[in-house]
Amino acid sequence: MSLLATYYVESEMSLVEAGREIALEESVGTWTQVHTSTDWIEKELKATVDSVDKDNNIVVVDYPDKLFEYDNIPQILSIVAGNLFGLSELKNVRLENLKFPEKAVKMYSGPKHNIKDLKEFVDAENRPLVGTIVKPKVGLSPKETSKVAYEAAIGGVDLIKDDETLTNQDFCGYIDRVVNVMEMLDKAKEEGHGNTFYAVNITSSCNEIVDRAVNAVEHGANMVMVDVITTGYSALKMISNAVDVPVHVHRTMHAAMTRNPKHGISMLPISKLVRLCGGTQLHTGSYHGKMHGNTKEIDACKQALTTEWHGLKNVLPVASGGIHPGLVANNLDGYGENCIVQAGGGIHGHPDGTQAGAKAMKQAIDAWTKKIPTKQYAETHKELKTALNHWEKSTTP
Ligand code: CAP
Ligand code: MG
Repeated sequence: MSLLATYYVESEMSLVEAGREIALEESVGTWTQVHTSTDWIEKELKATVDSVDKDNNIVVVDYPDKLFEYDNIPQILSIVAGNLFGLSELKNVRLENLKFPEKAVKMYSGPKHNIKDLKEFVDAENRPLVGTIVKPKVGLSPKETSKVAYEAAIGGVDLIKDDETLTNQDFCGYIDRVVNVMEMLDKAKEEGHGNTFYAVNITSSCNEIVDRAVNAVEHGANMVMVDVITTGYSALKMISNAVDVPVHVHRTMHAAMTRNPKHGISMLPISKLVRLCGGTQLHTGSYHGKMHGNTKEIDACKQALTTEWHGLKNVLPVASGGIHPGLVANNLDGYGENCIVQAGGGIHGHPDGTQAGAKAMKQAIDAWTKKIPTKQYAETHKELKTALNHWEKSTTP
């Protein structure tokens, strides 16, 4: 049993040599021979090249178990995604995948809720969920935020969430926000619109983040949200342990690592770490949108989040970023029904306002669920028709 890390590598050296450089740097070696090593170290801790795929510039490195504290993600990352990115002999190197041994996975509790639980709460057993990010991303007061949330809820969204940069600024404290938004979501429920999730952003420094999660829940939050790349996997794990509500995981800053197809870190290992640490839903990119990602990588993340993994609960992928009703079908063709499709601008930018925007998004979801082309469905659904006309130029056929 060991941990296998897959890298894309470009180098003047052969792939095997490059793989050896990575394996040595990240296990027991340095730039020169040292006289302080022992037989035990060489035998038990030295990483090796497991395999290479010359056609695709792929090297798999086998890291022995004893190198790791498997319940310590910072330590794991310092090895599999550590100094290697700076090695001058490697022109480009990208961590593509991590294959954890079962005993490592078993050290994590994973999410407290699975996809089925989330869908049941909002009465959406047989369809994808639809969510919105309140826009503008910052500036509205708690009262104003709650009004937007109410309009979106009665328009039919299942999830309302804060934007990644809205935390606890003076103009919109998170406690006030939770209280106001939940009051309006309760009102929507009393009026017959069912349950709606509200993911309040509790992103903050490590001495504060668990308190914020607990406080938010004590004030009625039925979901919390965290920016995982800026706060870290340990923060996510602490939040997931501390509260029983689902945790929405945003990935702002991920593109600094994931965007370059030749260097950095793919979204796939990030998805696995989020699942280990208890994220309930995770942004994994959109097949069509303002920041749409690599289709193969999204497919791989979807697979890693939703399929069996040593008994851990599954995670709901989130399609987001520049999505509007005209792009819903394309994203759902990629994701299938187990996902959340989110729109910020694509709802609050609807010519007839937030409620109409939410209705249009929901209608686009319904059209896909009923296997009816979006344009055809729009003939009998006016909010959808207005949205398609409004964003005609960026609608895919
Ligand atoms: C979407 C969003 C999200 C992105 C993040 C934004 O708003 O709120 O942060 O989806 O990207 O600010 O862009 P719009 P990803 O719907 O108005 O674009 O989901 O790829 O991590
Ligand atoms: Mg955002």
